[in-house]
Amino acid sequence: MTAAALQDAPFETQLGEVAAAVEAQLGALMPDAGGPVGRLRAAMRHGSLNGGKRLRPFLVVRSADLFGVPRERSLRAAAALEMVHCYSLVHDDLPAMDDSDLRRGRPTVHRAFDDATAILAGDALLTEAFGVLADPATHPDAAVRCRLVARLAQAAGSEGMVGGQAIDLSDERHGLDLPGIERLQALKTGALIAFACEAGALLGEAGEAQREALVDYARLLGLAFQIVDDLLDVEGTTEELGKPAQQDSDLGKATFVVHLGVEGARERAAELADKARVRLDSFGENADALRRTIDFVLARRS
Ligand code: GRG
Repeated sequence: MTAAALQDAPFETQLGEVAAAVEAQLGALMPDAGGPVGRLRAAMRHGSLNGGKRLRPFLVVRSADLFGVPRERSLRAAAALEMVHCYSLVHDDLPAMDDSDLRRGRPTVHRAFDDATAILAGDALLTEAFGVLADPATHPDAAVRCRLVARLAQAAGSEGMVGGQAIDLSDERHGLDLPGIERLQALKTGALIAFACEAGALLGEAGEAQREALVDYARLLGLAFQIVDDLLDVEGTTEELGKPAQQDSDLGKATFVVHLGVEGARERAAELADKARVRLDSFGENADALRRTIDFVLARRS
């Protein structure tokens, strides 16, 4: 589909088009392997192929589109980010963390293989993601590649997603107030979503103001995404979610819904969505796909 035709296509078609392209990219980066690493590679593929909304890759690609970045570059960055996201899901599902049997409607990696293989598959997905970003095929300018690597390391590490996960598992977690939950979720979920849009700006060598506007948009979107996640945890079914429902509420965790109630949480998500829209104003109609992503996030059922 041409870029112009895609711009007018239904949002689900747009998301599906990027999802299919990133699926192909991931498959090419991690082909089936025989020999001693065959089982490890199969576990990596199980944890990263055939599933998920591919929201983060979509944000990378559509942010990069704003600056005319060639798809073969943005899809590599999108795949690298999805590899990090998938590693986090594989490790989050392990018995030492959430101990989940189901992810994306299928057995989790440690269930389909074993705990040690799931740990190693996550490790390999994470490590190889940085190799994908560092490859000249992702961007010809080494300085751009270095920034991508550095920013993803920050977003995924102890001052980003892993730090958020550590707070989530800590003793303080149950007593968190609303600002505390916002901080936790900005790290655990928000940091990778913010990187998605930042990656598009970095690939496009955007100016500082444009990069900041996209990162702000993504931070607000990430928070709205997490509030909807909390709502789905209460209201969604295991069938819809493809993973166990009521996980957080069963654990008695403080969430946006616990603090704000269902209606209050919906209102807060809508407020964040409005603010996120404003941050796209300077991009005009070129940012329509990112605007429609906000509606998708608010309405999502999985
Ligand atoms: C184990 C290092 C480490 C981190 C785990 C991301 C994460 C941190 C845990 C996942 C558990 C969870 C439910 C997090 C909250 C929101 C979230 C990130 C949901 C999963 O993302 P989606 O909905 O998943 O984009 P798909 O399957 O569509 O990619």
